[in-house]
Amino acid sequence: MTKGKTTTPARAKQRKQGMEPTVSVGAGGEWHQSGGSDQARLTTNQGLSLSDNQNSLRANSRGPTLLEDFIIREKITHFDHERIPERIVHARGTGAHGYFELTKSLGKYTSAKVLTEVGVQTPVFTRISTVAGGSGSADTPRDVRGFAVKFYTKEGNWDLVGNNVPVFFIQDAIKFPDLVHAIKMEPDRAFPQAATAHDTFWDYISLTPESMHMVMWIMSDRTLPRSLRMIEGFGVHSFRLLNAAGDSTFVKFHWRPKLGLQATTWNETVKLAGADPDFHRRDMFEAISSGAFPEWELAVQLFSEEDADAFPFDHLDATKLIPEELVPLQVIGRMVLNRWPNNFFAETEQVAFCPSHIVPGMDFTNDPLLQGRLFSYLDTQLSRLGSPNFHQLPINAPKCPFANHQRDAHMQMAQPTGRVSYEPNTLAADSPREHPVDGFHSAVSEETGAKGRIRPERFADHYSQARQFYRSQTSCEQTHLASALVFELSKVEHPHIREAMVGHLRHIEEDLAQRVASGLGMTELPPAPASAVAVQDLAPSPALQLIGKMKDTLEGRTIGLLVADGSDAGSIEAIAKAVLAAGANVKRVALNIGDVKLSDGSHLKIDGQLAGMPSVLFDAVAVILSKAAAVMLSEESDAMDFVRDAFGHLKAIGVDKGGEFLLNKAGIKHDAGVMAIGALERFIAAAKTRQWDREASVRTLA
Ligand code: HDE
Repeated sequence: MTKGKTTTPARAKQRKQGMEPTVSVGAGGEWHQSGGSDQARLTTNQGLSLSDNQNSLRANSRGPTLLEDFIIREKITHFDHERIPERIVHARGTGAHGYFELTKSLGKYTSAKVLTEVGVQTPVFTRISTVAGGSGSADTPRDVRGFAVKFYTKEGNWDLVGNNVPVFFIQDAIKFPDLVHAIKMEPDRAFPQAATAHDTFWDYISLTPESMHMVMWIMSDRTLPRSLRMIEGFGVHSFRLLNAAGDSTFVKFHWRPKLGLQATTWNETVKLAGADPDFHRRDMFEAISSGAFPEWELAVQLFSEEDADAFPFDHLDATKLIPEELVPLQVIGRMVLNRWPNNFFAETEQVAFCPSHIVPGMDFTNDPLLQGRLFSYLDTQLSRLGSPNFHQLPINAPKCPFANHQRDAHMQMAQPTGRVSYEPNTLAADSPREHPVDGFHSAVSEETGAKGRIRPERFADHYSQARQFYRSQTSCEQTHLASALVFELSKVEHPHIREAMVGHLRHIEEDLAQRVASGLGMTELPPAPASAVAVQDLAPSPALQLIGKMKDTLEGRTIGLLVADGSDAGSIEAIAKAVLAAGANVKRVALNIGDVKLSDGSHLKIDGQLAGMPSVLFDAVAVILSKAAAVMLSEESDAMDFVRDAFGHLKAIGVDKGGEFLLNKAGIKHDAGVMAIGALERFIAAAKTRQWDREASVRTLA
């Protein structure tokens, strides 16, 4: 008999060395395997130890595989069923464990322990996602980021399922399936993947004026984050807090990143998708693995019914935000993500967030978008996770005791005892009962009025906050927004859709409409559609800027050093020291992986090869080269791209003489962001931001 490989010799060796595993019966009647070796045994799902995991059972050495081979059948059957349906939206996500720590009690407003017990750390699992793309799509399309946090509180799970944008496209949940169908790849051709730049999206949007405020946000740099650690999160809807007396206060939730906001440029984003489709996931993984734990503040906006009545908009309309200048943010705690999941599928994929998961002391509002969401999540999870018992999965199970009389169904993991599975009962005194005092209570509210498919009149203003957003941006952010619209609409094949969109922009800001129209080659402005109400000039809100929310820090950033044999050892050491002292990372890039031999004869380990580690992966770059190396690299297109892209993406560039030679060869002119590497302090300061003034010299601005 011929056998490709057999375990027999290994087994014989184990026996000889006294390493053969033994089995014992545990307290619960389960069998444990242990043995002379620490190595776990490979078994079937029934616990049968395998002697050969490389060869199937065959009739003879060249004969057919036998149906009798229950081992291959079990293995392949399981494999065949490994995939579950991906999320219909937010399929691509990155998750991590951590904790939330309350720093300020909201005891006056709520009885929820998670918001009243200062200093207590509540475990959390947070998943940040893109919306439109499939689970295998790149991390960096222009897209909203989902920001979902599961708090495993003492009183049950509270899920704050938000986005990194504080408003939404639509006012009523009944429109959501149409919106998502329009965003996703077009059904006949199955493209574009993870992109809004196509006809069906803009067709739907052009017919949905209520989406114009959200359009301003998604066309801004907020949807091109540099890192998931540098985005804000918003609960979007108003929720209610309820105190012990049953008094209700409205609340909006905000997450604010410790590292401040930062975005990439559009061209950089496009290149990032190719250079590293996992750019954000890898960044999060590396940050958590290295102990640089991502952190956010949790802040709230609190307001009463009377406050709400005085707002120039309806807070139940999810296309509106409450400017921070109107209702200031109060910071009440912080979230730290400090543990990467053990297993992506078991945790990040199987986690099930649901806006209806709240705890006593909280309640919902009548926001018609939220009301629809309260239905959708459990429903979709039943089909995605395949059984109503998905709450028993470790990632979804509350960490407080939970008990009820729900029973059976697919994949039941619990083994309840006794004859009682109903309530009330007299037969099981210790079975779970309702708790009228501190169990969950809904807010008391009186509903009156005529039933109907009605949109409130106060929801009718679709342009004022869009205008406020645009006018609140710095001029460079306004330019990015105009360019984004030009790019997106240039991908739309039907002229009438482009024209309809530019028509809407005229209500937001005539100048914006003009810029986009020129970018699209329109010779005259299309007419604006009718607006139900007059557009208001709301006071600009600087808090809506992204640039205004960048922090003066290099923490969490990465600086790339382009080096070669003969590079100056002293300069490299000085930059690395200064960058590390500023809290950032350094990565060394050279033509080849391995080591380079520096000017003083020492060897420097290289982190990445030029073609695989382009400058889009860095926040700023330094180019330290001997003249000979600079001459050699000026013949390399990857080296030219490295410096040209760094310049084009508005990054600080530090150079020595060799570096300067390379820049000259690449046709790069000096500006305030290009400096001799000796000016280290200036380099570090410039690396913290982007060289906005340079932009007009590298592209035609919209
Ligand atoms: Fe979601 N949304 N959504 N959504 N949503 C889902 O639930 C839905 C909306 C958000 O990391 C789905 O388990 C409806 C707003 C996040 O697992 C689904 C409406 C906001 C995530 C669903 C909205 C969100 C989802 C798909 C309009 C910000 C990912 C898979 C009424 C406040 C959570 C799933 C995760 C996921 C429905 C609108 C945030 C289909 C019907 C507004 C962060 O149930």
